[in-house]
Amino acid sequence: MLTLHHAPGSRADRILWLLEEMGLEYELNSMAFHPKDLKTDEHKARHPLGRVPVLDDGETRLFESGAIAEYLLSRYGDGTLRPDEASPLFPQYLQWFHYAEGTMMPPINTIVTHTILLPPERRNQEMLDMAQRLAGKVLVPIEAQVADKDYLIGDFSGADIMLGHAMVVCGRLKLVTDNHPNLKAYIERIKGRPAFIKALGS
Ligand SMILES: N[C@@H](CCC(=O)N[C@@H](CS)C(=O)NCC(=O)O)C(=O)O
Repeated sequence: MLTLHHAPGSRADRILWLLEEMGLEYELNSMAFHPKDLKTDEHKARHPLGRVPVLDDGETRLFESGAIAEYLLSRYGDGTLRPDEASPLFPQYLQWFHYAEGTMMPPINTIVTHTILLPPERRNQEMLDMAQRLAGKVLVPIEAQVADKDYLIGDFSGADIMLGHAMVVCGRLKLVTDNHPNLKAYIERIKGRPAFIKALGS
């Protein structure tokens, strides 16, 4: 049995959404996105930094949302939500899948840290401004990529779980503006998917 250790509003939402897209059975260990749940000895035994997501599959345990997504698709996907390695779409799939954690999330992490997580007296306006400028630049290629496609590589794929989730977060942080009409439409498409609604609500 698969068990997802999850906290709502975190990157663990990616995996909850993916499990629903794949129609897999799973158990959910729902925790608060708060040190009182994440920094316990029990959870730090699962993830050395006390973070989410963590997935258990029998004796196998892994953390890192991208690794978990690739694991689920490789082991249980039966070719769905990922182009075949021989397909010309496969390199594009890899690129946009990894753009999420590699390029998009670093400025988002800084923005969330300096607007929500840190107490007001420890927030740094210069770091926030820099991160907001960088996030604006990082969004440009994604806006172009979904100009003529419903999803990042055409059909919905694991890349949309990874980067689509980051776009939903960018929407919440008001980083997606009237300068991003394609991204706005992309986010609405994602939020309208039945598996997204089942996993994460509207
Ligand atoms: N690159 C990791 C990042 C994991 C991560 O930072 N998770 C955040 C939630 S989005 C977390 O658990 N933060 C709690 C903390 O650091 O105390 C992944 O994609 O899984």
